[in-house]
Amino acid sequence: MSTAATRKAGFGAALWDYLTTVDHKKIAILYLVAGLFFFLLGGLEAVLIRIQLVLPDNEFISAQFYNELFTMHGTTMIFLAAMPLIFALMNAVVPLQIGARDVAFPFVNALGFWLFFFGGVLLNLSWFLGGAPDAGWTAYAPLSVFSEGHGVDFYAVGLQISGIGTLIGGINFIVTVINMRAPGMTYMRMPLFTWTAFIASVLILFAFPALTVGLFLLTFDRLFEANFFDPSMGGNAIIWEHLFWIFGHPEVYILILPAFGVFSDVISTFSKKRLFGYSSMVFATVLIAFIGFMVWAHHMFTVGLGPIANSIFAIATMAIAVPTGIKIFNWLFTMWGGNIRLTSPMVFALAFIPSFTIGGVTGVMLASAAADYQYHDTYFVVAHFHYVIVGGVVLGLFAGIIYWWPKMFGTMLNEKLNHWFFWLFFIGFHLTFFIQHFLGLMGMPRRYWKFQPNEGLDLFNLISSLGAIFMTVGTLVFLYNVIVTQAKGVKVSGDPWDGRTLEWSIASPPPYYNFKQTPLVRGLDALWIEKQENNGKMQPAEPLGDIHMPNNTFTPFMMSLGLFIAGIGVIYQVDNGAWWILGAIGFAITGGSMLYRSLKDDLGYHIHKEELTDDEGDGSNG
Ligand code: HEM
Ligand SMILES: [Cu+2]
Repeated sequence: MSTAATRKAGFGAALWDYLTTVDHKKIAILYLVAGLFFFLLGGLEAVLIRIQLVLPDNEFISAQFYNELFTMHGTTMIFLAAMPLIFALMNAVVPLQIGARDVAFPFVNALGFWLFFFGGVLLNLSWFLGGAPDAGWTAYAPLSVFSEGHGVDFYAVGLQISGIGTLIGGINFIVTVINMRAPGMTYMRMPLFTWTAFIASVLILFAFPALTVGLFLLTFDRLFEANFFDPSMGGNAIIWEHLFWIFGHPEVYILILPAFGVFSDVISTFSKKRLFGYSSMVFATVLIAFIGFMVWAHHMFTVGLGPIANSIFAIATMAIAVPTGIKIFNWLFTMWGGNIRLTSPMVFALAFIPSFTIGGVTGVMLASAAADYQYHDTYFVVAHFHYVIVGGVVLGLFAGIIYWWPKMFGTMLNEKLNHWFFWLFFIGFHLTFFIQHFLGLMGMPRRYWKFQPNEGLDLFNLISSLGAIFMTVGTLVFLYNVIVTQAKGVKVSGDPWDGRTLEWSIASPPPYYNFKQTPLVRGLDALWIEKQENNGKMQPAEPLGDIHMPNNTFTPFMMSLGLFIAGIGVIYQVDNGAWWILGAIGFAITGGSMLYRSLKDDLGYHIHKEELTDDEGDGSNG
């Protein structure tokens, strides 16, 4: 088998290539496109919410639709936008940063994407099939158990499918980082983005099973007459809250730690210095992840756990501020005396520091259990978590997307437009959410469809809604930039930012086998060392040889499609047992695909070393 066969032209061929790919770089693009699509969808939902709240006593949308909007907005943003965008960056970058040719299990990588994708599509089908879930993204029982219609069923089944994809995706990255590092790439030489992706994957491994279990119990309560969460039948609704937050709190660290990794790489690159306090950064990452697991009940202060439990969880929560503070100071010290270049990723990083710090401060305020009795379920909470999620995660995602765009696509987004995007989004973000702290302190409850005139809430709500328009315009500038850049298609070199880490040592986009010869890593910031000592050429760790590659396969798509079909059948069998036929068809497709995968040997193919004569991937910087 030859490699030339993989280079077909035409739209149909390109589509088929993406539907069957097992290449981490292409899977990254799939995650990016899907994640940005859902980001726009979640953004549209947010704008509709803010239009409803632009005036007091507004009748723009119905109360029921409003409930569906905030539920789907939160669910979409967390599970279908932020998570896949993190996976997009991890797929695009981690194998390159550690000098690997792919992730450990390319097939599983593709399967993880398709499961996420079909779960997300299933969830959103609910809009067209009688109503979306309406019990909040937290789906608290017993509200979620007794919610009418099929909305919450789509939530339970859709997130279940999607969540399995995330779980196996995370496991893949754990194995990849442990097993696939190039010679010399010791743990304490790994770039911070790889470190944080690794730790986030460990968090996924421990957090997502709690969600899996919770969603199964909810599914059984709603579809199969179980009573796990129905107090009148001996169930316990608080169990849902525990299961949800044992997953849900680590989830925010799954999102923020990779963003921290992006900022660490971006700040050191554009300060032209190695990261200050590298080992304390690694230690702080691990510590944040560890403590992050023990604080879930700070979401449950008002449930009635009692003063002792509340105090323990309050103190544990506040403790996270310590390693986080260490990180903030390390970023500042990295810039100190550095040769700073204000590229757009760097500007996002600079803006992140004060924004995220505000979110951290309100977090410590909320962690004070007694005070939380006042803040709980007010707009203060909404302001807080948007400060950390948008001011931290979203700024980090866009910094990372812009920073690694040249590596992913071989083109460079227009810097001027990037700065426009930044300013519109950043100003809009603070306009929208800063003022919500005060709305909350003035008593405006969260998730209310209307507020009344003469409550003194009009002006601040108006300003908040205006901010959302700014963010929308900013996002459109970004989209415009993407389209124009890709239409022009001006090629860039392998190292347009003067980078420090291994991904910048090969062409942009990299050849499908990544590294022609596995590089030899001689220290932290491996490429930078060679730039100082060896004209920027990585030294090979192995002689030129044949490269083993996996074949493309349609099986992951089919396995996921089967679960999608089965999910619809399982949801509707409550109305009519005949839907089990659809369920059976779906499970048969998945099971059949698994059987096919087990029985058929797929040994991949080799690229022979004679075919590797072109100068791609040899450290020549494209
Ligand atoms: C881009 C601009 C955004 C705007 C204008 C916006 C606006 C809103 C509004 C108005 C609410 C409803 C608050 C309530 O009534 O309780 C909300 C809730 C929420 N948002 Fe956003 N949001 C934005 C971005 C994001 C992002 C990027 C994320 C996560 C990655 C996110 C996650 C959430 C969550 C988890 C909720 C809670 C939903 C619930 O109460 O069940 N938002 N947002
Ligand atoms: Cu939490």
